[in-house]
Amino acid sequence: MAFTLYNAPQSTCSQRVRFVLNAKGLAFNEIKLNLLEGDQLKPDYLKLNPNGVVPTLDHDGAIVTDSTVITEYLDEVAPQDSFTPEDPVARARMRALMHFIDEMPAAAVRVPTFNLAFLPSFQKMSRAAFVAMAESKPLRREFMMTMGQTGFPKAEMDAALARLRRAYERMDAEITASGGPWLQGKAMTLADVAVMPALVRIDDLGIPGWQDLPRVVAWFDNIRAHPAFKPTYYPGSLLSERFPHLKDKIAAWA
Ligand SMILES: N[C@@H](CCC(=O)N[C@@H](CS)C(=O)NCC(=O)O)C(=O)O
Repeated sequence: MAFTLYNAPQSTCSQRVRFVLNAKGLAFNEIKLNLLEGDQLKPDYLKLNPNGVVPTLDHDGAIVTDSTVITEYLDEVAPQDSFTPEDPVARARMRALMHFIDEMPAAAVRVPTFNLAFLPSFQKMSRAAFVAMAESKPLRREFMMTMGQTGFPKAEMDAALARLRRAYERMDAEITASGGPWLQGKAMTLADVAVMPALVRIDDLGIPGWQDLPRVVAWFDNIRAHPAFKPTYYPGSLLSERFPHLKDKIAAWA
């Protein structure tokens, strides 16, 4: 089995897939795309992933897109160290959680990410270049135009952080109901992997989040201690490592 992963070091969606590949001990050829330079919008890449986003997995020539779909696919083709419950009801619950995670924390985390980390790059562009770049994005055109070159307004940032807060509370409720330490009980599932990058990102941005929820604090410590965590978050995977201006932003939050 030969795997090639088209991804970006700091991309939260890519980090989910790298975590599963690493946890299963699957070797993969990693192709790193520069998202700020638009590698994901080049014609050859769009043939693989018409959404113009990372990650994309090539498995012996078969192309699989969308991070949650890729993690489920990997669990099917490489079932060792499974992240999927055997019981169909628990499996359905895992998938429902993954949908919730994509709709809530994974979507919400883009607002502080773009406002704090990426905005300075967009502010350097001419208006025409910015609009052309936004319009070339199949999935994120409206998101980019709403952000514009001045950033999301405070109300939008506050709403995103409130949505993230509800996600931490939901995690706390799931861990309480299952008995923990993972969302669905004793075994880690793909739902844990799906939500991991949002919390790592918020932690990296220095934004207060779940410190008053001890079960979520323990969950975060546990996932960071997992053997797949370090190879997934290799140097350059955190925004704070890549964007020096974030240090000032982080100080402003603290
Ligand atoms: N639902 C997709 C979303 C993928 C996605 O949004 N990827 C981001 C990085 S985490 C991206 O490639 N953004 C490029 C852009 O906005 O142009 C997935 O989970 O794979």
